[in-house]
Amino acid sequence: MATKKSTKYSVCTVCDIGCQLRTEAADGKVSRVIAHDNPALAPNICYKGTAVPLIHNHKERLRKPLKRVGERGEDRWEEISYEQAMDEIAQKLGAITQKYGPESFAVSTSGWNTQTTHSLDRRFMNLLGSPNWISGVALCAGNTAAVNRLTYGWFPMADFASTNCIVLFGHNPRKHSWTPIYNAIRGAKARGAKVIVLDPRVSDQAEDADMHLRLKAGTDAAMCLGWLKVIFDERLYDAEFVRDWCTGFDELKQRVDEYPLERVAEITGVPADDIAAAARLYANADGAVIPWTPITDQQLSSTSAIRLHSILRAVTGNLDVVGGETLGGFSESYIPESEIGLHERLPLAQKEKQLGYHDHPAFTYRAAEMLKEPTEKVWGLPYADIVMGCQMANPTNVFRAMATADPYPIKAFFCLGNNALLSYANQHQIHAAMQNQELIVAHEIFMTPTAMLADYVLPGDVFTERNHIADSWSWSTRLALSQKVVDAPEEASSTFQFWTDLAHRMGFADEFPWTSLEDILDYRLSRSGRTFAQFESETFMELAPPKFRKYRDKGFATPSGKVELSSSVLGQMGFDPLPYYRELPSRPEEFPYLVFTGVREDPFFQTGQRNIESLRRRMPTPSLYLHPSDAEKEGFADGDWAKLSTPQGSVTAQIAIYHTMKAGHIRVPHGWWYPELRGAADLAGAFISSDAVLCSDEDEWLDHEQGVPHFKGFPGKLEPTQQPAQLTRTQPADWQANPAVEEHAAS
Ligand SMILES: Nc1nc2c(c(=O)[nH]1)N[C@H]1C(S)=C(S)[C@@H](COP(=O)(O)OP(=O)(O)OC[C@H]3O[C@@H](n4cnc5c(=O)[nH]c(N)nc54)[C@H](O)[C@@H]3O)O[C@H]1N2
Ligand SMILES: Nc1nc2c(c(=O)[nH]1)N[C@H]1C(S)=C(S)[C@@H](COP(=O)(O)OP(=O)(O)OC[C@H]3O[C@@H](n4cnc5c(=O)[nH]c(N)nc54)[C@H](O)[C@@H]3O)O[C@H]1N2
Ligand code: SF4
Ligand SMILES: [Mo]
Repeated sequence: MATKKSTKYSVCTVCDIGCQLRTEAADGKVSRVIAHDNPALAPNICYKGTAVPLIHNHKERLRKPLKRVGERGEDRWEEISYEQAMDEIAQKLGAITQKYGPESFAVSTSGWNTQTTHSLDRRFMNLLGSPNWISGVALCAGNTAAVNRLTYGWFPMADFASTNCIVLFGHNPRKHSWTPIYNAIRGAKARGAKVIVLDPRVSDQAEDADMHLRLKAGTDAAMCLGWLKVIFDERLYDAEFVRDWCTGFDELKQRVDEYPLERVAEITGVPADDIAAAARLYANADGAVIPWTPITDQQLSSTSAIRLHSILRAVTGNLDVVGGETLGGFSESYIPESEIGLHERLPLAQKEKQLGYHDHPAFTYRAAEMLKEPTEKVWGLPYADIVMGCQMANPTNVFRAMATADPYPIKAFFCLGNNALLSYANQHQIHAAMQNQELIVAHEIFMTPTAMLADYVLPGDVFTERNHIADSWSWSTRLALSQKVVDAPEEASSTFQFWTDLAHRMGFADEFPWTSLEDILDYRLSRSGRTFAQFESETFMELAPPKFRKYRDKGFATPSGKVELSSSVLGQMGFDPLPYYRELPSRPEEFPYLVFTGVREDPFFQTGQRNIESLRRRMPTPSLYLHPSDAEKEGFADGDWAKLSTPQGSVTAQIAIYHTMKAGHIRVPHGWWYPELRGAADLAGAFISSDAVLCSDEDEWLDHEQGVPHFKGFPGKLEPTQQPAQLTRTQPADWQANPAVEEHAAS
C-alpha cells in the first residue's frame, strides 16, 4: 500500500525556546522531524527535537482520561470518557469554590508545551475570582520579566544580530540546549563580538569566552555592583541618557560607593583587576547585551541582581538601541494574551488575596497594579503578561496555603503541562500540599509523579496535533507558524479545549465564544485583517521591524516615565528602592559545600524525557559534579554513589569528577525521577534524586521582594552510599520491558 506522507511547519515545544522546524507524517503518525527549509532557521534543531516521533508516538503516552480509584498517589485508575471527566471536574470545582471561596482554586502551568492556552486559564480564573495562578516561569524568564518592568517598564530582548559584546551571567546555551541562542552567540562571535562569562565552573560558553570570571555561586548582585563602581568612577556611563532619562542616579551612586572593588573581590572571590577589566570591556563596547539568564532569577538577591542587569543596560546606553537590548512592546498584528486574560475583571479585593501579594509582591498583582497606568500609556494595555509572568501568585505561599490553610485554604489544584511536585522548592511541602487537596486535575502527556497524585488525569495533545501561531508571550514580536500534521488521540484535548469546556460548564459560555483553535487564531489575527488560513498559506514567520529609542515618544512605562534606577514601586511596597547584595545565611559547619542546581542536561528538558530510550541512553543516571580536590578529600572516585544532604533533605546520585568544577561547589541536576520505577517505587522514584527535595523555602532562603528560593549556593554535605536497590533497574534492558507499566496497561 502506498504511504501517505505530508510535511508541515512546526514550532517544537520539547523545550521552551521554540525552534521552527518541519515535521513529517506517514500513515497518520509523526515519522520524522527535519530542519526548516529557510536557511536562517535551519540550524535551529537539536537531538531532542529530532526525537519527537519517539516522544509523540510513545507507548506510554496518555490516551484516555483517567479517574483515581486507589488512595491519592497510589497510581490506580479507571478509564472514563472526556465528557464524563469534565462534568465531574466542573461539578467538584463548583462545590469547592462555593464552600471555600474562589481563591481556594489554584493552577500551576508552564504554558510553552501546552502552547494553546491563549490565556484562557487566566480568563477563567479571573471571571471565577481566583488570583492564585503559579507557573514554572516564576523561576525562569517570567519573574525576570516582572522585575525588569520595575526599572524601565518592559522586558528587553538582546539584539544578538548587531551586538559587539555579550555578557553571560551563568547562562550557558549549547548545541543541544537552547540551540537558537547558541547559534546567535556563535554568529555574533564570528562577526567579532566579545563574550564575557561569569560562572563558577568552566562551562561550555566559558571555555572559549574572551573573559571568564569564576565568581562564587550566588554572588552575581555583588559582581554587578562592582561593575557599576568601575563604570561610575571611570565615567564610562552614558551621562546624557542618565541625565535625561533616569531617576535616582545620585542615590544609586551612593549605594554603589558602598561596594569598593576590594569588597566585591572578597564577596565574589574574583580578583579586583579582573572585575574592572570586564566592566570596562562591557561599558566600552559599541552595543553590548546582558541576555536573560535563569541564574539571577533563582537567588537570594534575585530582585537586586535582575535590577542591576537592567541598570547596567540603562546607564551604559544600551537600552533600545541597535546592538543593545530592545523593548518590543505588544505585537500589533496578534491580540496578546494580556488582553485575553481579562485581568481587569478580577476585583481588587480578590487581587489583594493573591498569595504573596503582601509579603513578596514583586511579580504579583500588587506591583502590576502600580504599573498599570504607565503600561497602558506607553504600550496600550494595562496588564502585560510578558513571558506569562507579571501577575502571578508566589508558589511557596501557594503550597503553604495548600498544606496548612494559612492564610486560607486552597482545596482545588490543577496542573497543566507542569510537573509541579519536582518543579519548585521544598518537594516535601509540595507533596503535603497535594495530599491535602479535595480535587487535583492533571493535564499531561505522560504519567508523571505529579499526575500520579491527581484525581483526574486528562491526556493532552502535542504540537504535531494542533494548529498554532507561536508568539514569544510578548517578549519579542515574532509570530511563528505551527501546523497540525496528525490527529490527536480521540479523547485527548488541547488546553484551549479544556478551559473552554470547563468555562461552558461553569456559566461562562458567553465569555468563551471560540469554537476551535483555528477560531481563536482567527480572532487573535483579526486586527491585522487576516485569518489563520491566510496566515498559514503565506507566512511561516513574521517579525515586526525593530524601532529604536521609542521612549522618546511616550517615555518608559514606569510611574515616573523614566528609567528608575531607584525604584518607586519597590519603595512604595516597603522595600529598599536601591539594589544591594544580601549575604547568605551562615552555613552550619557540618555543611561545607555550596550546592547549586542547574546545568541543564542536553538529553532532557527539565523533568521530562527520562522515558525516551534514545535520549536516556545518553544519560542513564543523574550526576553530582565535584572538583577533583574535593573528590580526593571526600574519598570519592568517578561513578561512586553518594548521598547529598542539605538542612532540607537528601538525594542520591553518582559522583562525576570534573576539573572544570569550582572547588567547594557541588552541582545537583534538576528534575530527576525514574519513569521505569513506576509501580516499583513511591511516585516513580520522585524523591530519590530530585533537586527540589534539597531546596529550602524558609524565609531566610527566599529573595525578599519576589520570594523566589535560592538555588545557587545552599549548604550541603556528601557521604558515600550504595546504589539504591531500586535503581539497579535503571538499565536500558528494563526500559523495554517495564512490568509495572505493562501490568497496568493490561488491567
Ligand atoms: N526545583 C527546581 N524547580 C525548578 C527549576 C529547577 O532548576 N529546580 N527550574 C525552573 C525552570 S528554569 C523552569 S523553565 C521550570 C520548568 O517547569 P515545567 O515547564 O513544568 O517543566 P517540565 O519539567 O518540562 O514539565 C512539563 C510537563 O509538561 C508535560 N508536557 C509536555 N508537552 C505537553 C503538552 O503538549 N501538553 C501537556 N498537557 N503536557 C505536556 C511534560 O510531560 C512534563 O511533565 O521549572 C522551574 N522549576
Ligand atoms: N537540553 C536542555 N536545554 C535547556 C533546558 C533543559 O532542561 N535541557 N532548559 C531550558 C531552560 S527552561 C532554561 S531556564 C535554560 C537554563 O540553562 P542555562 O541558562 O544554561 O542555566 P543552567 O544550565 O541552569 O546553568 C548555567 C551555568 O550557571 C552556572 N552557575 C551556577 N550557579 C551560578 C551562580 O550563582 N552565578 C553564576 N553567574 N553562574 C552560576 C553553572 O555552573 C552553569 O554552568 O536552559 C534551557 N535549555
Ligand atoms: S532546542 Fe531542541 S528541544 Fe528545544 S525547541 Fe529547539 S529543537 Fe526543540
Ligand atoms: Mo527555565
